[in-house]
Amino acid sequence: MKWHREDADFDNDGWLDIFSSHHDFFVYSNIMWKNNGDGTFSDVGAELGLSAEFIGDYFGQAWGDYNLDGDIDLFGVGHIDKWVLFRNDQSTTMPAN
Ligand SMILES: [Ca+2]
Ligand SMILES: [Ca+2]
Repeated sequence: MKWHREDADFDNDGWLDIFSSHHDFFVYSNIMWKNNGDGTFSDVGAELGLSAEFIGDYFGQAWGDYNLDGDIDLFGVGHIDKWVLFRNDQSTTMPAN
């Protein structure tokens, strides 16, 4: 199993959140954990559209605000999807390609 992790404060609350993409032969996906600021994390990957079966397998990803709206967006490069851009609208995330 390979993990590729890139953390960022996706919701601009001042707490660094955890994003990781992984694959293990025929299974791959992403995880996105929101930092609750009290030492705990919540799994928000599915609700944001970042974590589902066969979404992931990135060997590289980067966060950046490509559309300059103040919300940091996610760009991933992988074996299956080749590349994908997730636009961050704070409460919802969707592929923009
Ligand atoms: Ca945060
Ligand atoms: Ca943005």
